Amino acid sequence: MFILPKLTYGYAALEPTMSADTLHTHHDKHHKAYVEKTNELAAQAGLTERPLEDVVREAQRKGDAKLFHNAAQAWNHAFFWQSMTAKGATPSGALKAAMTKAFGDIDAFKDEFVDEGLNHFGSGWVWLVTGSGGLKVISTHDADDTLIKDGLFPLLVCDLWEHAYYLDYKNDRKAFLEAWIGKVANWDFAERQLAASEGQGDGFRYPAPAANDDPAERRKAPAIGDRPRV
Ligand code: MN3
Repeated sequence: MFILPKLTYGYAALEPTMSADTLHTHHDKHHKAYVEKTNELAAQAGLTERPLEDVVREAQRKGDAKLFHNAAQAWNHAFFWQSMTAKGATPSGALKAAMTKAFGDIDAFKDEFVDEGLNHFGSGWVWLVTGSGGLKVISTHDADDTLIKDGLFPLLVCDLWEHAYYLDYKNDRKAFLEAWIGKVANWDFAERQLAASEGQGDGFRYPAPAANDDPAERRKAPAIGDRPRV
């Protein structure tokens, strides 16, 4: 059984960028529903005791669209919560250096992130990723995520589904994206992910299923985030 991970900050901590009302609806209703549906469908598929990263990839490999959509959405939301922080800062260290190399400067990166998210048609996600060519900004449709994209390692993601911003920004996705990247993006998390992509430390993993909640079993679980396959 996969659990719904708790937020690591209070529901009002990201205000005014993201309201407590939005976070309650988004986490307690949308994310919860994806986790519950994943548990139901993973049981039918005999995948309950596998790490969620495996379930996402197996579902995609088998063409099980329902399980894939729910499992990938469960994973993407957990990664999204980590991608935000109340302690707004600016990129520093190795992350800043990699961003400067890839985009010119931090502002140019932010513009590209906002443009990619704004121009993405319909529901999906906008990501900062790293791969063999360095950092880049991509977007994915619906539930698609970086777990099924060879050679890409995720650093940060923002949810582009209307439920992520409609209560606070109505149809103004641009205002949402600008506030998000400017005020609540979690650069410490992105920097840890970047280090993990280079083999230093662990990358983000979804909490192990409860039936596997044993340290010895957890150690055997494969790491997420396959290093960029270069
Ligand atoms: Mn969402």
